[in-house]
Amino acid sequence: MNAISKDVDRTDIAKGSDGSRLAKLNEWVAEVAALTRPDRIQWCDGSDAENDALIAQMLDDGTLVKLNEQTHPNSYLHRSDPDDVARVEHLTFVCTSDQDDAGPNNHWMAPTEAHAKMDALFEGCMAGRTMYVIPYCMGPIDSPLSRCGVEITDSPYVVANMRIMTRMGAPALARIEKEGAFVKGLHSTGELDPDRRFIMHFPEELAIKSFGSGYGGNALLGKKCHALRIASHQARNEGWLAEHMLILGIENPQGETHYIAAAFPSACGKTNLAMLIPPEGYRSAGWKVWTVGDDICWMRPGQDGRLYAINPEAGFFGVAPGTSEKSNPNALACLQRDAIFTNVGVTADNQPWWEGLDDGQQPAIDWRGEPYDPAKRPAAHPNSRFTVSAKACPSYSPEAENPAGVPISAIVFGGRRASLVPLVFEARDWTHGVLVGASMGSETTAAATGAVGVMRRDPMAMKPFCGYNFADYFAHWLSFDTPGAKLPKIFHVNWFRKGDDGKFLWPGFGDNIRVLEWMIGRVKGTAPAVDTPIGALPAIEGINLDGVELSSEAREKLFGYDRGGWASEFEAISDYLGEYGPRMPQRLSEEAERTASALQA
Ligand code: SAT
Ligand code: MN
Repeated sequence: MNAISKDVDRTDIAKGSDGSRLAKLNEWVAEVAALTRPDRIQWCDGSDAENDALIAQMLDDGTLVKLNEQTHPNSYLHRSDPDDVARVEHLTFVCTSDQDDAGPNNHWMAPTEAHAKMDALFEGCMAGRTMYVIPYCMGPIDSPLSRCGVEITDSPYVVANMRIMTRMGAPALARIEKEGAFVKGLHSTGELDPDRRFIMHFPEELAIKSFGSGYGGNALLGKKCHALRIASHQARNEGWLAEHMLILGIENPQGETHYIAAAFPSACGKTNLAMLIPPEGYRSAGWKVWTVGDDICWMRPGQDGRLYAINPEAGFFGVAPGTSEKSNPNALACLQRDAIFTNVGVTADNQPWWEGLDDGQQPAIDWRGEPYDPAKRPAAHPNSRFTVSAKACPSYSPEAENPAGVPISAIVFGGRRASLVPLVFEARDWTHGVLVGASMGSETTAAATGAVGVMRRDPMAMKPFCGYNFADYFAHWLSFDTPGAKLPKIFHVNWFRKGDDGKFLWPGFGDNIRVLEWMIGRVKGTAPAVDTPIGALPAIEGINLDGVELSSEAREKLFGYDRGGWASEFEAISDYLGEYGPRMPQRLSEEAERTASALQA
């Protein structure tokens, strides 16, 4: 067969205002079409008409199932291939010319080998299919902090999701035409064969090639692939940070709002924290939490020395199970209409349903489309998701669209730790804070394939997402500590500490505002703390626990620290940091030694 199938109109190109600034994009699209040989090429403009037609087509071919129009207008369910339900970290590669630049934290393949491998998979893979070209912008369309990309995909489900998750279509294309630069993302679902599935990143070329999966993080290339792996690499070269963090604003009764960025691994409650509704006592006193983002944060120093952050995304791709009127009423409010659900169950009258929804209804059909049988499997896959526009969120911050970003007062790191780690502590300074982030550990979740509940080091919650060597990444973090910098305070939290009975000791959810209030008190210099070798713990009178019932075991484990346990923890942390060899910044190793010897003293 010829380089291009007969139906493809070679003049099907993006028509910019003068034509020339889009030449690079048009050339790449033609090259991809020649390789993948689609029947049709469709340039996505992001219009309602385009989306309506795609939805109609997906309802027609069974990619989507329409949900109950009365209860959930304009909402759809997608059931993925049962072998394609999560990120695949073992099949995700960072392809830098020098292997050391990818680091021990990434799987690596030489770029030429990776291109050859991927191009062989992409060869002719879109025959009989439509190739969609999606120009998108990560971040507010008029923000200097935003960056553009173009995803080419053969999946209409990806187009519909990218439309919610990014600023997609005509305005993004106009920005690309103005700037000339964009990240190239090529995606095909292929045959959804796990043995022919790879997610490859080429940070030096600002390019991504993803084959064989239709699942969120593997297929919506603007998200983890671009906004974290490629962007972290770009950010290092350009002096900013691309992080796996939610961003929230906390407004106190005086009407001041402080912004907090918080890193937690996937499926550890970022969405819930970002949308927190304070308990009644706080609400009536005038506290309010504003949502800027729930997953990704790009930040850079502003003229005043503070860090300013934007949420590069335009929507939420949240974990459904556990989302309820009690745990996250704001998320439930978002999900009343215009949402895409992936791998949830449905009730007899076709409403979406998942474990922990607690709405008194019962599931009839499970996520695989079979009659619900609790002996067989849960109704919703543990990593089932919703995709919804951020604008639908009742707590969506008006500042989220501010092109200048929001100034960050505090950075929070947190993992899922059943033992040892107290509820909250504060780092002594920036260097110690970077160490606290670098030594984060967390128990694995269903967001990635593999065992769940295994403790692993997940520095800054970026283990699956840092596009370069962690040692260089820590050095980059340290480099922000310059004269004149007004850096945020850094904290560590653990909402997941368990008691001897195996139950969580901290109520979490809305009550987490008590911890945020203490942090803001620390930023303002008003909240008391007790210094320890691991950092500053809240003085018990410094944290508002009115209305929270805590056993003496809970008080001790949440607000105390176990010197012997932490001494062993630091041995493990030193071993971990040692794996990065001489590239590890000395400042960080010294900081770890300082803490370790203070624990021995
Ligand atoms: O699947 S995603 O990577 O998009 C979500 C997550 O795992 O954080
Ligand atoms: Mn995430």
